[in-house]
Amino acid sequence: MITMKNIIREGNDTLRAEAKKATFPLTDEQLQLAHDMMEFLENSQDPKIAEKYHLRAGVGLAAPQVDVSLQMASVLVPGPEGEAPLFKDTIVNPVIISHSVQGAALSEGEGCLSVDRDVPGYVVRHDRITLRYYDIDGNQHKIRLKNYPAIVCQHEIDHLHGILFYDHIDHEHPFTMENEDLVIE
Ligand code: SB7
Ligand code: NI
Repeated sequence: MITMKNIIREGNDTLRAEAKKATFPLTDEQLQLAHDMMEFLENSQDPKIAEKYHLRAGVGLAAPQVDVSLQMASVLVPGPEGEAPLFKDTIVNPVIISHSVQGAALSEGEGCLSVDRDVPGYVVRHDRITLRYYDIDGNQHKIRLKNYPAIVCQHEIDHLHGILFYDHIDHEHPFTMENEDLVIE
């Protein structure tokens, strides 16, 4: 199973590299990785398991974060208590094919399992995206996401291109909103 030991931290060059596109069918090793990444997210969101293995809770994990420079990320955005997740899949070769003009940022800013410090500030992203991706079986999906799930997917897609959340922060004015960007609670 993946634990925090397997997650590389800022300073490691893999986090700054452009990850390679996957080709189908995925190898057994890549399928295993997809399974392990999703299992990590599930474990990290289970308070008992997370405590036992010292896992930081995560809603996403990109392959480069476990030092595999491949365009694949698992996303698990929980829904309301007792309901289905808002989004759950391992996205392969994802591309944002269109997006809203409307920007949005989480009120609390963002964090990252590969960044062991708080970096305060709004991370302004697209509020709504149309995402094209492949699942691990090679089926193409085209979906619309908004608000939190859209933010999370953009954070993960950034990892596939060597971008970290704080690259988007205006460090001089971290929580200043100059424009009409939405703040998501
Ligand atoms: C806040 C947290 C995440 C995405 C968007 C806003 C995910 C944090 C876990 N990760 O480091 C995944 O890359
Ligand atoms: Ni991250």
